[in-house]
Amino acid sequence: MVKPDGVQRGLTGEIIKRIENKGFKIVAMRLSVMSEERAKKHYEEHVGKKFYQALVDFITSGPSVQMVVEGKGSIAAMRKMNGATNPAEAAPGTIRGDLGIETGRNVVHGSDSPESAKREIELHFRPEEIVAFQRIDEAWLYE
Ligand code: IDP
Ligand code: MG
Repeated sequence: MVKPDGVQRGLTGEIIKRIENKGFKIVAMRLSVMSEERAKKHYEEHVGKKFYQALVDFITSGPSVQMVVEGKGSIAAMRKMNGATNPAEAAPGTIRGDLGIETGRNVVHGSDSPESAKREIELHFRPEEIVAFQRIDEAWLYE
């Protein structure tokens, strides 16, 4: 997901470009303002933490871009491409390392495991919104 700061800063295209250039396939995508109810489900693992309410307020504060990204190793690879949670500690070359400054404005979200990816995909997309298709370069991406 491109978070509201990323959308407001005009970074959506830059982030999509990195995903596509890597070779991963965006099989669902939507720009929307997340409802409070959906945001609370999205971040339910953080209930009770001191940053929780600020996080929910921030993520619902404007449009975000939700995506389903597909490809071999995509969950772990997207986490690496996103970089460390705190942009100050994120490596150069990562989205957060290159494009962010503070933890609460760290530009992107990525699912952290197959289980959370499944949960988050089901939270944000209906099955018919996920499109199965082949990229024309797949034969050149996979050996
Ligand atoms: P992640 O996004 O790298 O998976 P999590 O620990 O799951 O990081 O935290 C979810 C989001 O909550 C972070 O991306 C960040 O926006 C916010 N967050 C996490 N820790 C803090 C904090 O200490 N202060 C403010 N915001 C935080
Ligand atoms: Mg997380």
